[in-house]
Amino acid sequence: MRLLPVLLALSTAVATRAQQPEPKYDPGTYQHSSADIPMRDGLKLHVEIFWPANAQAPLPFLFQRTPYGVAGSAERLSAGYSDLAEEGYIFVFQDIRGRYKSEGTFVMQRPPRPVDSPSQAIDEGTDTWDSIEWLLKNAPKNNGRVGMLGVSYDGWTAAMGMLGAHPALRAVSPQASPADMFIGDDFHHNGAFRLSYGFEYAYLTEATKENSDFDFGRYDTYEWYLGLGPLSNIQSKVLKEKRLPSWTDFTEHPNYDGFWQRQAMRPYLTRVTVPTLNVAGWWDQEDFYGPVTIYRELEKHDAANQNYLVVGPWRHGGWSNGPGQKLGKIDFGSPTGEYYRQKIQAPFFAHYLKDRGSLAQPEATVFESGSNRWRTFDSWPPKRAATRSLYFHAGGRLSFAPPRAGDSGTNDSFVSDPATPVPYRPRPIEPTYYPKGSGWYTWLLEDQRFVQNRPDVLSWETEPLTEDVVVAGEITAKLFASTTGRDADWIVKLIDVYPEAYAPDFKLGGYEFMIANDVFRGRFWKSFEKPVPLVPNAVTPFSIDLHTQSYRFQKGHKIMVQVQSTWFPIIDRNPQTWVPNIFEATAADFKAQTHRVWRTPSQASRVDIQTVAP
Ligand code: PG9
Repeated sequence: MRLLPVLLALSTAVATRAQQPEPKYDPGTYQHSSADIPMRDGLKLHVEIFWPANAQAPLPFLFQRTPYGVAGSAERLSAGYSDLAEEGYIFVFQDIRGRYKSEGTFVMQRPPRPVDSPSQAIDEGTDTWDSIEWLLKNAPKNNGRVGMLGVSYDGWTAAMGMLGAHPALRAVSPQASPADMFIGDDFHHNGAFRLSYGFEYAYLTEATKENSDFDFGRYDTYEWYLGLGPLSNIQSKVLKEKRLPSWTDFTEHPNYDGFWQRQAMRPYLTRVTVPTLNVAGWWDQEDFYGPVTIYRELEKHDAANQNYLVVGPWRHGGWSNGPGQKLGKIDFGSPTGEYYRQKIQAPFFAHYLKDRGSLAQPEATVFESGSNRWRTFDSWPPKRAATRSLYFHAGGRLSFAPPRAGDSGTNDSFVSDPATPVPYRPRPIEPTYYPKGSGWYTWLLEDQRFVQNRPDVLSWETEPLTEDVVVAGEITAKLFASTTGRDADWIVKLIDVYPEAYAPDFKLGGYEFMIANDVFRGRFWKSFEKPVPLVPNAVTPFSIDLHTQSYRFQKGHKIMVQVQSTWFPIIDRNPQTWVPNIFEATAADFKAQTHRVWRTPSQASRVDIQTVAP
């Protein structure tokens, strides 16, 4: 069925009933059409369009642009989008340039075109603009307004639509959108390469025009990646003659150069004034840095107070479908995903696109895990948050008291051996998006006891807490560390240790629940643009952003910090010797080294947490 005849018939029917109050629409009776929309450079992008069969008033568009194929979009209307579908929108799903049924070439996170580009130059922003123009003119009985939303890549395309936005674009919800692929999102964290994700995702999206999974020929990818040896073997032994543009880019841009900086969102966001609902999940295994960073950047010029933040107890995209009450083994006590979709997302779009009522959306709505309740704040982090420091001590003790002269020892040490890296989640480690089920989606919630007794994982923990400790804001590790080598990765994890006798669920007794974490690649301690070798055995200060959280460590629980230097294969192995480009390291460059974490009064390793009163 083609779009125009159906919509014209609909518009006549609509005109006679326009004055009646709008019904609740039935997601099951939406009608559907397809179109190929011409862009300014002559190429066509494919869309699937859905509109309520019994529409009585002109409706706004909800527009989503994706690299993953629009084939299953109808199902969303009666699943994750059912609250929106009941409200009534013209839903439009588009294959982005070069993917599935759209013409052109796919470029992974195509950077925005320079502002002085010729008018025919294209980017995701112009593709959005041209599509909106066409929709406004060709879909009758639209109300002239457009909203955009989407998770992750689709969230990023929504954010790109906001740069130089079409005037009809009136509300956007970028959800788990990456903001900087070198600093904190899918492909690197603080310069450390996310090997399994980077390789498998490049293959997924670039091997063919439609998604294709790399065939490892085995179940446990830990073995596969370890057996691979140095990263250069991916091209020479695995891909051989085949080119994946993103893999080539990873290998040619090992530092934070213009390639990564052009993709990063921060500089472009200064142009944005569209009302924005930023959404993130506390246990997002792919893009948590992104949405929080986008919120913060927009906040700097949010004169109209239309930039909002929502963070819930979710994995990547966990809010977009299903109840959202349980994740991994943790029960958050209520269907948080349903709450978000009904009470936050649906009213946001209804307000800006349909003038439905005033909007009671607070500046920041965050789920405080531990007490398991939603809290609202007029800023994030809360202005009244105070910083407290958790210091490392001898004997694996952690406390709010700093180390003193005369305490026993000066450091804790371990041997970090790239030949036996610490797995980032319990093995077997299935391929990331393994269709028959993968631990990828919930790995951030794994019980960290699975590595606690390894000789290359250090742990410090407090006594059982005598009162609740409520984190609300930033968490930063301040490590004073040394290596016998010339480069090292530092991974820091902040953990809630449940009591052994845990009344709500005996099986969670002693659970080590990671509430914040990240990795830092040592060579970048002075600059992400210009890495330098570490000086062997010199104590170096590392400041590691463990991001933000809203979490209640409850009385009777303990707080733990773990430090390790490998997290495999999500993070590639650091050779721990100096090589200018790790993608070109040889097997002989990888060496075991002794790593030390210092805890003296002048080199007091610690984790800083922003807290509010219990
Ligand atoms: N995390 C995925 C992604 C987004 C943007 C670029 C590359 C990967 C995603 O879930 O879409």
